[in-house]
Amino acid sequence: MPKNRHAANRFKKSQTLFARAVGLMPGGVSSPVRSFQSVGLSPVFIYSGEGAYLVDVDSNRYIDYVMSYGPLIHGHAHPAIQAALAKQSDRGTSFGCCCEEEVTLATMIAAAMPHVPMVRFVNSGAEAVMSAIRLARGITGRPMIAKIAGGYHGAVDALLVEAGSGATTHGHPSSPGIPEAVTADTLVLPFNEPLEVRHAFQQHGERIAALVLELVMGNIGVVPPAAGYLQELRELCDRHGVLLVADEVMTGFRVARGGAQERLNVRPDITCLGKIIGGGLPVGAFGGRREFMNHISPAGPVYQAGTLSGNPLAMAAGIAALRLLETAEPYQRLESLGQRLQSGLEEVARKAGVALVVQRCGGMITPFFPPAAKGAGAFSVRNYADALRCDTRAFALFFKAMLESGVMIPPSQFEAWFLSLAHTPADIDATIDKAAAALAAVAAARG
Ligand code: HOZ
Repeated sequence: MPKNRHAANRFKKSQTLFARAVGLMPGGVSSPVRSFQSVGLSPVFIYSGEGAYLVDVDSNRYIDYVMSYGPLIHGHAHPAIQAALAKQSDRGTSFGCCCEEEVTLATMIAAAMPHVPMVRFVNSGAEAVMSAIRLARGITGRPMIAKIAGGYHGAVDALLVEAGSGATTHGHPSSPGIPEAVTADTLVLPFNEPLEVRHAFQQHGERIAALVLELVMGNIGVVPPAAGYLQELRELCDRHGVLLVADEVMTGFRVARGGAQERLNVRPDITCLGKIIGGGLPVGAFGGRREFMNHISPAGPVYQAGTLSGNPLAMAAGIAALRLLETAEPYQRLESLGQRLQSGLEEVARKAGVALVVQRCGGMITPFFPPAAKGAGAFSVRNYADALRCDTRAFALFFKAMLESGVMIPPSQFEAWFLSLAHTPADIDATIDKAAAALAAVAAARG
């Protein structure tokens, strides 16, 4: 069990649970991003969530910016989603047969995303991307997949190369256990460097089935694309017959109703979704135009299947979540909350004399701690290499101070924080006040 430097009693029940958990589950967690190992702490165990808040098993209350890593755009336990779940569960939770809710949710996705007229539902974002690359290989007959360094697309063998999120946080961006043959056809390219893509496509273009990327990177912290970058990728993909696979698991229905593809005006060939479209239940989907999707079994030969795919509970929660996102108002609100948080954090960092670079796209935000020698003005995170240079020790101090003052942020420099529509301007202001104190603690520790 990692050394615990929390104040003694406040986290007693969490610590007791964690002591049991480490003997029962690797690292005591069901997903590595939940571990507090990289910030030198043991995790808190959550009892309940309501709106913008979490309550742990020791009754500590937090303003939450993890938000289940993205699905909870409406906050915890939104009444409309809870009601939809209750109604559906009365009628059964899984049929292994078709249900009307699949058709309804697919219709809602198609209405919001013009490049996704047809989808296959799966159970996670990882499964969506894994299936999308199989589809791309099936359509093109080509073996190679290009991905972006620091991009994370779930724990998918072929893409666990220089992967962000927990893989980077815990120091294994290219995972053991994956035979070389499985990643031999994976090409890794830096984000925001179109020339590198141009050269790679000139060299290998005829063998590349797809370029897979998060249109706004979110798994090394938030890194938006430079102006014109995505359009240049689109052009290069067209020129070389490479399919553009957009991982919009995080950004879909978050940075705009139609996702990053709407916000940044780019047309992917295949789009991967998850998180918000399941309203907080396990879900994923991949989709694109009919001529592509009709390669999927049983319409076509590319096999893809799943017992719980399109299950009525996840569909019902997703429908309820998307119904609340049909106007521009929620996105305007998220934008304004995001702006308030960004400018507040920038201001308190300036006052504390701590360099902090806050990057944001809509309701996704990451404050990066630049390498010690750099001031905030001289640094920005444009790609994986930049993110890796950040001061993770300063982040760990900040995290601990935020947690102890009642703000839950992801326990890693390499993650996005998620805002929800349940957050109020008062929550944001309280967060900024607590960040001011946390940054003062960082400044004091640095001397
Ligand atoms: N994309 C999520 C965090 N970067 C995944 C959450 C998880 O792996 O548990």
